[in-house]
Amino acid sequence: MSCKWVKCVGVFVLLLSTLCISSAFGDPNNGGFEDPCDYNSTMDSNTPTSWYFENYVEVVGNFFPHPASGYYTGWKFNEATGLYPFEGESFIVLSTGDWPESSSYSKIWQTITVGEGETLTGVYFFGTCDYWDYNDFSYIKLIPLRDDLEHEEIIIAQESLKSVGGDYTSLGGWKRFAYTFDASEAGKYQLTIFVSDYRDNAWDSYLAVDAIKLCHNPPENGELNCDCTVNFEDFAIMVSDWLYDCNDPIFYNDPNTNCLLGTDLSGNGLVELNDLRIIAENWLLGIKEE
Ligand SMILES: [Ca+2]
Ligand SMILES: [Ca+2]
Ligand SMILES: [Ca+2]
Ligand SMILES: [Ca+2]
Repeated sequence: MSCKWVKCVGVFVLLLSTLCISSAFGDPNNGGFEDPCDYNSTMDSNTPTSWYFENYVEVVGNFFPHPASGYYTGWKFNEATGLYPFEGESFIVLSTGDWPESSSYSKIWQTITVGEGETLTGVYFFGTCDYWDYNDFSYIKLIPLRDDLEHEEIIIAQESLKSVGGDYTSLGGWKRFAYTFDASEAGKYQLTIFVSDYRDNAWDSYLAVDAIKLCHNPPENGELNCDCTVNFEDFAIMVSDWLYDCNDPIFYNDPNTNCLLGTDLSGNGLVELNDLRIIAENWLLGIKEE
């Protein structure tokens, strides 16, 4: 009887760890942030299930900077609607300060295991309410775990006040990242997403992230919407930028283009026939990941 009971508790604990804390191996869990959970939180906010976190993080369906964060006069998003999810109903927002408290950073993390040829992809948005001398910054990186010391840190994406264009400004919408691992990089990492103040704790900066996936059989090129396959959805995103010059900073960071998603697939600046050819060559390659 007691043995049965112990078994039952064991199964329950296993179930709980599966549901609420990240699995120690494999793909990012809740990488689309569709699943808010207060499991490891005492705060009255929607923290993401399967991710560990520190300081101000929240799962939201829509985002505006807090009015007390500072100026955001240069933010390149629709001020009437704010930022919407790239996929699904929600995404994560990290802030450098839970105003008026004075934390200077926030982060989320979980353990993932990546294999040779796999691609880690997703989108992020960085915006700052600070100015030039205070170069707030953010990154998404993979930190090798202790039993994997032969590996080095891998920076998947990074952004700062200066990289997005200066005072009180932001990216012109969601920016896609994609990193493909070679054989020497395969292994276990802590996937860390981080945003920080620089020099002082004042005036907030924000990092939003959505749609993180590990593509097991990624197409070589042509992916634009982070679902690990190339199909009509990627074609539609590419065509919406037809004949734009994504090398022109005005177009590149314009919220009305998709240059930040990588619509210039060929890398020559213009969105044109070369990019259409890449989509065609990779058509239906890759296995779609939900
Ligand atoms: Ca989402
Ligand atoms: Ca700051
Ligand atoms: Ca796609
Ligand atoms: Ca091109």
